[in-house]
Amino acid sequence: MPVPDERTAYPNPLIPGFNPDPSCVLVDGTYYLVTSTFEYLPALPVYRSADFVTWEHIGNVAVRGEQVGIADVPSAGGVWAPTIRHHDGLFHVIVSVATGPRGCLVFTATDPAGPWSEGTVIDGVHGIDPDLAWDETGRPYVTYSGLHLNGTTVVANRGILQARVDLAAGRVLEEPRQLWSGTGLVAPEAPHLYARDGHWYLLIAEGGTESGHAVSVARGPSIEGPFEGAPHNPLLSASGTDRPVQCTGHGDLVLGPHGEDLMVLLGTRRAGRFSPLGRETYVTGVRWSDGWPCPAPVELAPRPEPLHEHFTFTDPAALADPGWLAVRRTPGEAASLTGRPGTLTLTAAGDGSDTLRPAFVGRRQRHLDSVVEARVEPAAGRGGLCLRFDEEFAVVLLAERSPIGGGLRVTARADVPTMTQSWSTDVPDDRVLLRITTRTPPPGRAPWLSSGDRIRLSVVDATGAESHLAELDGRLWSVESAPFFTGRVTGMYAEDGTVHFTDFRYHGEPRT
Ligand code: 6LW
Repeated sequence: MPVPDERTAYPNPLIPGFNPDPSCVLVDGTYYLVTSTFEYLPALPVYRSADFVTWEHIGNVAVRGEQVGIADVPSAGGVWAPTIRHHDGLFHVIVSVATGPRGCLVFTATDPAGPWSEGTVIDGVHGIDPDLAWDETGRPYVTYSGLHLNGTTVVANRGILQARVDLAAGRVLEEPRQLWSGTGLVAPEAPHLYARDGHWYLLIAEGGTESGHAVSVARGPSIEGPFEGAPHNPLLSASGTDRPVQCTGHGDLVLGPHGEDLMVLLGTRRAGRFSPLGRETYVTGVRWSDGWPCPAPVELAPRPEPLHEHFTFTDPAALADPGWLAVRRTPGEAASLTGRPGTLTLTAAGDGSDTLRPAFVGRRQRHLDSVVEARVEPAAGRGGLCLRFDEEFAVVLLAERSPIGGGLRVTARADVPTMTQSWSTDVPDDRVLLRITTRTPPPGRAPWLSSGDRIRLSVVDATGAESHLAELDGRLWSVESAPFFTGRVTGMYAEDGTVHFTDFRYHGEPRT
């Protein structure tokens, strides 16, 4: 089957930073795309584009914890793979809250920037990666992976399942039936249904979301099948290759702005031999041959322009920027902007709840070469910057009153399960600029000398002198070592007491 050599004219990653499991819909010439967010809030970012090149983060589906109910989910549990669709003038996002009490949910909105509904639970859908499609008569179907989880325990994996649903009543209308479930690779999931040229196509992921990830397709005469697999399955996989974008899978098809067919999907990119940003959203071109989709291999084409973000917190609505993330609660619940003008304040609870709900607000690391910095005044507390994968895999840079008299003690600390290491220095100031810099590893290293990116932890004193406390190999804070589902989120953090922050900056450089 011919594999097209088409190169998409779009930046890749399309949506950088941890944005896995993308789903995209075209409505009246505008694209809307949603991705997974796990234990973070707000959940389910909505990105918008008119040309598939420039994407704007216009809001989030779940801006209140109650919508998704993830207050107690384990890290990397929570809000998994959504699907966004539009029907009868209404946007729908269907998603599974894995390991959480709400299960399968459908949110609706007339404006994808929000507000979205509170979410309707769909009883009877025991699985993940739900897709929503309407047949020719307008009847809605949910098609999903029958990976039935009870908390973090896998109860069953029944392959790709489907049932007609009553969206208003929130329930399936029949016993779910099993559909074609791939070529036999592990973890058939991420189903999406499309009607085209008299066929119904069932696109799925299989092989598992890591290095064996693949996209496969089947087609049949009706939305219920029966489905027959394509002769050239899997259509797309980076497994066993040294392609710059790995783990490619979890695709969703959409008509491109030039009338071409496109597939958005997840992928990872490496700094050295490790992938620090997590699974990002990519795009590839799709040609059709003999009535079958043929996606091109995914090309890496990072945006050439740098990105600068500077938050002064003078605007009381600063945390309303949709790119802020907090853990199992919203940024507005985790941080305060009402204490001192131009200052964000974080207060650690200190009652043991900080593990699940840390005093932390951060932003996705979206570039392999990045700088995050903030001016920190620890007052009577201890805090600073945190590069987070989860509560066990984190790198922190903290300031606190020095125990040896005036000034501050600044400590860099590298945490992974069962191991921690720290470095400290004292500065004669009562506030400091803390800086975390990430850089791709130096060129010229032999490919078998695997390494991660470099994470440099620095403090800049009142004279502007920068002291490097530590430089780490970032492999342990990459998806090959840390929890695979998310990615680095770096931001402001209070570990003890109250800490004040001003001038948060994120700078990202395209990898040259
Ligand atoms: C997603 C599923 C998966 O629901 O991971 O490993 C889950 N495969 O497609 C979270 O991304």
